[in-house]
Amino acid sequence: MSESKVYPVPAAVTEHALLDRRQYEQMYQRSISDPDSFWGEQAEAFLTWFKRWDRVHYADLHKGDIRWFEGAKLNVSYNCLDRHLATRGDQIALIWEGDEPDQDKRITYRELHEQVCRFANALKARGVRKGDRVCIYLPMIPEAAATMLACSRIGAVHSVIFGGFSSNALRDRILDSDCHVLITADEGVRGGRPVPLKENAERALAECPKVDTVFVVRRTGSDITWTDGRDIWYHDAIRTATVDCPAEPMDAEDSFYILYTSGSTGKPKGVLHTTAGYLLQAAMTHKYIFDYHDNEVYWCTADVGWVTGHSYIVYGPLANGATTLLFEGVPTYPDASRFWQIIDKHQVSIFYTAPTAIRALMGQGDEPVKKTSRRSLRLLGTVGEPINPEAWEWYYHIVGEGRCPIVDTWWQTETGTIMISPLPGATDLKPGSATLPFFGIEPQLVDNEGNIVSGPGEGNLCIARAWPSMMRTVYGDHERFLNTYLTHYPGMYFTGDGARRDQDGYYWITGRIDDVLNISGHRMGTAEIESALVLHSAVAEAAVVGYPHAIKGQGIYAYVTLIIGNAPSDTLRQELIDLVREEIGAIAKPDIIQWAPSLPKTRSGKIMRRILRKVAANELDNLGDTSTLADPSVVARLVESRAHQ
Ligand code: 6R9
Repeated sequence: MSESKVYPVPAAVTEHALLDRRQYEQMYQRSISDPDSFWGEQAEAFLTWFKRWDRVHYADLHKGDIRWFEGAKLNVSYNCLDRHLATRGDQIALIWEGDEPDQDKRITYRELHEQVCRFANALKARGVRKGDRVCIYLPMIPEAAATMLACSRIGAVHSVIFGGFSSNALRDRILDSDCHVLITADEGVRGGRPVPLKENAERALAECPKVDTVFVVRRTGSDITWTDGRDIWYHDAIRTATVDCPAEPMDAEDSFYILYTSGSTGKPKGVLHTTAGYLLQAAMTHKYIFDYHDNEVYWCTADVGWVTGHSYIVYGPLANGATTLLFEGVPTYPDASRFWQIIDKHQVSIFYTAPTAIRALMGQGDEPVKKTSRRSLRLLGTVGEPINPEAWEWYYHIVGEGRCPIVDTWWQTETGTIMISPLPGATDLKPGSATLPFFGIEPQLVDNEGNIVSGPGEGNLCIARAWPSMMRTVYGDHERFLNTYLTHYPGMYFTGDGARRDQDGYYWITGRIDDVLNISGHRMGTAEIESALVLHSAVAEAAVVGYPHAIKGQGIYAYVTLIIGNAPSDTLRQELIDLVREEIGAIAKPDIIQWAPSLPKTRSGKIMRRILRKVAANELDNLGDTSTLADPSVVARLVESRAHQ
């Protein structure tokens, strides 16, 4: 690793940037030494409040009781739309770039406001009230942002479900959030291929009797099944609804949204975010980290089904009155030049993507990049997984032509917004490092015994105090919230990531230390995939681990032990892959299935994943201590069976 390499902030960048190094240091110091006045000032500067708070913050990390801006009233959609109308009504809020290069739309703040108000009234007409949950299962179309904002306008709690999830995954999330309204589309389109969203939804809804309303956006016009009385076309709903819809004054700590994410055990959990703290930090991070200046076009390539889409396609940018681009397609369709062509077409200044996309495009060579101009670009960002220095250098030199700083942003669904990241005008860059904490964030490295590591060193990454956009609970399961994040190191939030801190105080995220995989920047729990595999009647046991994958970062490696009397076969392999696709979605498909005669276990029956990871990575001469295994000969058989796959 070329860790010693440093890219100082170019003078031209500092000159133009919102914050320089001295300002970052001063503001950071104040955010730590006097958090209440710091956050109070930011809250005044960034948001419009219907009523001021009584207290800036109260946090008990032992009980998981976290409150910001208690007593205050505000509304998210008001902050993202209404307050901009006087000055930016005709400015483009949303640029939509369709899957095909000749499809696009531009929607002004005024138009988006009108659509949101109408749809909010349509929701009300179907009985949606403040606090009700609404599930959204949409492709990357403007209606995704509009329906999220409409929920926030009336205080409904949205739960966006990634369009790549299967009907079973959708069903589980609808049931867990106990909602009665679903918003979907006839079909999505990605890379020229249709995604049967309504069909998936139908299968899910067969087991969700409480859902009485399904709004359907017409995207492709394909034939779909229809249930009269339950199904409503989105375009009819907004045509017939009235445009007058005052924004509901919400308490600062009222629930805002639920977003499901994978953990190391059990089913995905519903991360719950609340209103004021989340919106404030989404707006602040968007402005300072992306150094957003008025009238610039900003593009984050994430899907709104993930937290990055929530905070950095919709809420952060719109709260700041930005022009945000929403892309329906994939980086390689129609060809590997697509991203760069979109940048030229819409004159994008700020571009935020994932390392997996960078690696995939790097593999296509420089020509697809170099044939485009990219002169509009001035800042690049990455998120989702550690970026390897080779990919960083390519992104910096080839895509950014050495003139655009890269913000490598570390954060999580649970943190709501970016926690560790450079500020373009303030932070010297080191390829592969997320660098320094954002305002108010106090990272700590802790060893396995709970001792705090000071100075340069390595450990489990924790955050030592509450921040405004922190999750408040796991929806319906506060115990799980405590056990997953707050009991490991009492008084601190435990991230599940490992990290190293160097002599300059820079953080280098080393990846998950639990059983969570990061596949192309998507979080996936090994337990979820294992549960899907063991549903097959031929499977006795399954263990899933990650292994290094050149493009995806991590690939999925599944060890499967069959019930006696079943023989391995290609058909069985395909059945297992299909099963995972059905239970979770295509993103969770194993890359490799190894038929394992048995799995290495300790005497207490715990699977030794450390050994499985080594075998998967083909590090066979370095398997470590196997003496605690109940039957050490299992390892030799496992290695032997690997050779015969
Ligand atoms: C925003 C998002 C969170 C996990 C996180 C970590 C990994 C995210 C990273 C990064 C290294 C970065 N991660 N950003 N690792 N450098 N810049 O991705 O949320 O889907 O919840 O994933 O992703 O392992 O714990 P989420």
